[in-house]
This record gives sequence, structure tokens and C-alpha cells, in this order.
Amino acid sequence: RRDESDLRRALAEMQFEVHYQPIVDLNGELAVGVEALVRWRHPVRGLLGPGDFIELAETLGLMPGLGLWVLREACAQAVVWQQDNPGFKVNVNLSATQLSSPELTDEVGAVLADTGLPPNSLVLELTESMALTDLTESARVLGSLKTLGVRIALDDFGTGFSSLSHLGALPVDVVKIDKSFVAAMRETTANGSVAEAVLQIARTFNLAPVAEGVEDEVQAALLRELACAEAQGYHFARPMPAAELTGLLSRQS
Ligand code: G
Ligand code: G
Ligand code: MN
Ligand code: NA
Repeated sequence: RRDESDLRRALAEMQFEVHYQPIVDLNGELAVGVEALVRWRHPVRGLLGPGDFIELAETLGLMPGLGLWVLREACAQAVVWQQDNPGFKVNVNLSATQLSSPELTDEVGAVLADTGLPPNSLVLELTESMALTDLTESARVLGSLKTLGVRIALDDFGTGFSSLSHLGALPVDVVKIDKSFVAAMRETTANGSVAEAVLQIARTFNLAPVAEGVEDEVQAALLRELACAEAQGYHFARPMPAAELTGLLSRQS
């Protein structure tokens, strides 16, 4: 219960920060957008990642509120970056409870209206396993979000499906190729072909692929060969505070 009161206090005092990891164009290696990743600046334990608190926040029913705060923060920040980087995109993760909230579309619409972010600059990420829990309901919710003009990304793509039928059923625009496939690429051609196969599936369904977890130039080069346009990973940049990303953007433009 110690953790619970800590987390409730953290929300009351807003001890959270949003960090941003660049998503780069694999050809120019310029940042074309970011993924927003929440952090908890814990007064005693230091900077904590989502792995340390998202599950508890979700269990305690705190995630819709925290998720909405992250969304608002990230959209407002993206508007600032767009001043010098036209078309700059921001990806924001949705939790399972956010996805099942009847208020989600109205809330996202309100954040877009309040911040002035063009809707097509916002990419909402949900994991494939979340989307597949109730396919009919997911299709309805995502369809509703799409009426706002936002884009939808399937996170951890390739790890969740037992059949491909959902790809036709869901109004998805982007797939984030899971880092396990990217990590396996350099090893053998047999493994490499898994990433290739996943990219082929993306292409077949007209989904824009973003490779995750790119850690070295070998992987980047292989992905370029496979005509994957965009990527994210430590090879390009780690998640960083907004001010640092502003510096990075000013050096590239
Ligand atoms: O930041 P890190 O790379 O440790 O993120 C770990 C996971 O936590 C990511 O896969 C991401 O999906 C999830 N995550 C990060 N920020 C958020 C957020 O704001 N909301 C939700 N629901 N998940 C997040
Ligand atoms: O939303 P998702 O769960 O995919 O979040 C991405 C996670 O992957 C974050 O926790 C982020 O810190 C992490 N990450 C980002 N780039 C890399 C990378 O190059 N290698 C590894 N191992 N993890 C990464
Ligand atoms: Mn993500
Ligand atoms: Na992922």
C-alpha cells in the first residue's frame, strides 16, 4: 500500500514528465516525429520508467487521467516543435482503460482543439494485444477516433496476432515493428526474413511501418534495404526531456 499512496501523491503533485524519443526518416536520418514516453520523477527513487508504475496505475484506475495528461502535454509540445519543423508528428501511447473509456474520442478531440495540433500530426499507439481483446469493439472505438482525423498505430506489431484477419478489420495506419524482430535481423538470414516478412505484411495491408529498437548501423542498413522508411532506437537517439529534443531539432534544421 506504500506504493499506492506514493502513486496517488505523485498524481496529486504531478511528479510526472514526458520524455520524447525521435522517430527518424531512415534515409535522411532526420527526426520526423517523436514517441512520447511517460516518466515518474520519484522524490526518493529517482527517475522511473513506465515498467515501474503503469501496471499499478492501471489497476488503481489512475491511467485514464495520467494518459490524458501525457496526451495534452505531448500535443502542446508538438505544436511548439512544428513552428520550425512543419508536419512534425507525435506518437502517444494509449492504455487499455483509456481505450475502453466512452469519453476517449471527446477527450482527444478536446486536446486537439485546445492545443491547436493538426489532427493528422497525432498518432495514437495501442498494442496489438489490446486491439485484439475485442476486435468488434476495437474497430468501433478506432473508427470513432479516426473521425477526428488522427492516425492509429499498432505497437509491438508482429507479436500479438494468431491470424491476420484483424488487419483488414481495424482502421490502422501505422505498424511499429517490434524490436525483437529488429534485434534478430543481424543474426542469420533465416531470422532476418522474419522482419522482412512482417514488413511485407505491413505493405500488403497498406500500413506504414516504423521499425523499433534499432541499435546499430547494420540494422539500419538492412531496414533501408527492405524499404522501411522510418525507425526509432538507441542508434539514433534515446528518449530525452523536451528541452534536449528542442536542441537536437535546432541542430538538424
Ligand atoms: O519508456 P519505455 O521505453 O521504458 O516504455 C516502456 C513502455 O511503456 C512502452 O512500450 C510504452 O508502450 C509504455 N508507455 C510509455 N509511456 C506511456 C504512456 O504515456 N501511456 C501508456 N499507456 N503507456 C506508456
Ligand atoms: O511503446 P513501446 O513499448 O514500444 O516503447 C518503446 C520502448 O522501447 C521504450 O521503453 C524505449 O525506452 C525502448 N527503446 C527505445 N529504443 C530502444 C532500443 O534501441 N533498444 C531497446 N532495447 N529498447 C529501446
Ligand atoms: Mn509505443
Ligand atoms: Na513497441
